[in-house]
Amino acid sequence: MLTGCYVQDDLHASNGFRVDGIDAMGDSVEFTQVPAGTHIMFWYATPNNGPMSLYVNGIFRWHVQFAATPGGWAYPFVRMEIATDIPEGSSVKLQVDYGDVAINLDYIQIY
Ligand SMILES: [Ca+2]
Repeated sequence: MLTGCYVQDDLHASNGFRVDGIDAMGDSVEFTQVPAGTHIMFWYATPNNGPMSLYVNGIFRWHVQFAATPGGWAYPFVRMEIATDIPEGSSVKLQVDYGDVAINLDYIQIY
């Protein structure tokens, strides 16, 4: 579910697409009915250093700290993971809140 952002063709992204424009207050990417896991892995690209806000089932969980990647907004996408418990069937949302930065997201994996 995309709010304030969009799917962009990207030959270097998985399946040929990335989520672009996650860049204004309240913009978010939400994944529903995710599998249970203890880690979330993000594949992303950004020229920015800073956090984005992670929500699990609508409740703020974490400021995920992203570091600038070599290609700025585009290729290469870089992997970053955090350890956090995700219950089966949760919704996981990455959102731009006050003080957060913008990223382009290739995909996430919960495991
Ligand atoms: Ca946007």
